[in-house]
Amino acid sequence: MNLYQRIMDASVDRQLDVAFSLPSGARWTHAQLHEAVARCARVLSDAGVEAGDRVTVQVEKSAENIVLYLAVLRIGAVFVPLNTAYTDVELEYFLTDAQPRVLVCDPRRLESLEAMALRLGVAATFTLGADGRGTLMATLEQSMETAPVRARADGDLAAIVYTSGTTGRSKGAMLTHDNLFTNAATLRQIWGWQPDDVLLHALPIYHVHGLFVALHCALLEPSPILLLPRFDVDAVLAALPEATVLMGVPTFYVRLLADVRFDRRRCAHMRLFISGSAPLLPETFAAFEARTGQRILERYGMTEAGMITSNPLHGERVAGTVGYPLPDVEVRLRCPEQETVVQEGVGVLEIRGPNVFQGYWQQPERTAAEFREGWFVTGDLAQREADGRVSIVGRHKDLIISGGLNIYPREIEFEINQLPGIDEAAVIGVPHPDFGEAVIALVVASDDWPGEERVIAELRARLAGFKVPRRVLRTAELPRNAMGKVQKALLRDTHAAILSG
Ligand code: MCA
Ligand code: AMP
Repeated sequence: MNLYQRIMDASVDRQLDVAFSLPSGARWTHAQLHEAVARCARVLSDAGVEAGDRVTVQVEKSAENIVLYLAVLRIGAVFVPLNTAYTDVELEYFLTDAQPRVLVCDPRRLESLEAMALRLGVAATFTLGADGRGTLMATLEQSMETAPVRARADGDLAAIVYTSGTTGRSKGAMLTHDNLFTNAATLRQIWGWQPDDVLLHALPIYHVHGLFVALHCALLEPSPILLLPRFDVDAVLAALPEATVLMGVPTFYVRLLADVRFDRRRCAHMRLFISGSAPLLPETFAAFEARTGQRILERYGMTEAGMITSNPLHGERVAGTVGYPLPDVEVRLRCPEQETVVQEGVGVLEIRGPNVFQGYWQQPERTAAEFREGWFVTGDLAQREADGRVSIVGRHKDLIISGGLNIYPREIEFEINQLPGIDEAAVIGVPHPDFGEAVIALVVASDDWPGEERVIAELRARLAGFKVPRRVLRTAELPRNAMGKVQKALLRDTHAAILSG
């Protein structure tokens, strides 16, 4: 069934209730939301979008951005969200790969992106700004025409979400209507979602966490959403007394704790603080409890599968663990050395369930490589207690998670290696007080290399800001093991304190 139909059905008796409220004081009722979705769907249909066509969207967060997401679902097309930080160079790859029928971009980037989209065969480009204005909404306002909800089978694609790739190129995870719905239904049940919940939404909506986990939980109740354009401590502090649930990455909680105004009184109305996308430090968990009296509920997930495990709503939430597999998700551990499934000890986590994606867009070989006997190989190293509780203890994949955003070193190493005077580069993640981890690069270079500042400037032109190394250090050689592989763990130890100051 079309997920949008389920979202619409959920609010059928609640048309005049608030769906979103914004810091400006603006409010959208469910009636207004669904009316706008139906008209936006018509704009897309008139632009030639058919069922199964991709609609690529790189715009700032707004209520209209959510209207656009729901409109894409409504007509059975496939939503392809992109991080707003991606540069034109990165965009070219995504447009070439996804081959969308329509691109929706920020008005400030129309000039460069429209020409690129045209060249790559995209039929139409619309704009949508942070203020909700642009050609998409202007077209919608010209007519009252709507497009109907298109029937979808559970296995039809709803979204392709790009996730960084081990080979340096992002791959599009194909998610179906059923993947998204079953995961949301399970989360609503285990997190005890209620009609009088109020979701404080401060996450970006170009990733699974903000777009699916947070939005679907609220929209399927439906319960109102306080929609903040981004995470801003002042705005969150102002909104907390009205909210009951906050979902965030660990950086949210680190930043809240750094503000003395964040205290027990401000959280008195809050039912649940949820953390995920990156490891929550036990110190943060403890400091949070000491300050607010509330224990953060940590859960674990992935773009390819939505949510996988969660600490319990009722029962012990243990710092440093990610809780139990969701009721409909099976997990097993495989010893990375012996390649056997193990019952205890540390192993690579493999999962199976209705939440697991359909594969990578147009990459059957890479899809096959990441499934084993029908189980999806997460690449995370985990440990399981006798009672089934899971802890993520490391990563089998070479991945950096900075402020909840995934960065694959290979992509950055590839760009650095293109620069003159550089023989080789190793990119690693080191502890960062705000982002948990952040990127630095070690390079072996000749004397005529461009130098740290120039390398950083060159990378900025090509890569989204969060991927650009904070430091680029020249070194005589990179440590290697007997197989000739760069010993990144050693480099991480050596440079562990470089960004901590
Ligand atoms: C921004 N910057 C960053 C990051 N974000 N650098 C490293 N890591 C980051 N995450 C840099 C920008 O490039 C810029 O630098 C400067 O910081 C300020 O940018 P701004 O956008 O103003 O930053 P911010 O508003 O302070 O954002 C930090 C943030 C944000 C609030 C932590 O990154 C965020 O909301 N992260 C959440 C990501 C998320 O939703 N992840 C879920 C993925 P310059 O100007 O020098 O370029 S889904 C997932 O992982 C699975 C499914 C799961 O389990 O949830
Ligand atoms: P993404 O590809 O952006 O969906 O990121 C998924 C990855 O984030 C997972 O494979 C984990 O490595 C990491 N992750 C998500 N939640 C947690 C968590 N609670 N603790 C540790 N790592 C996490």
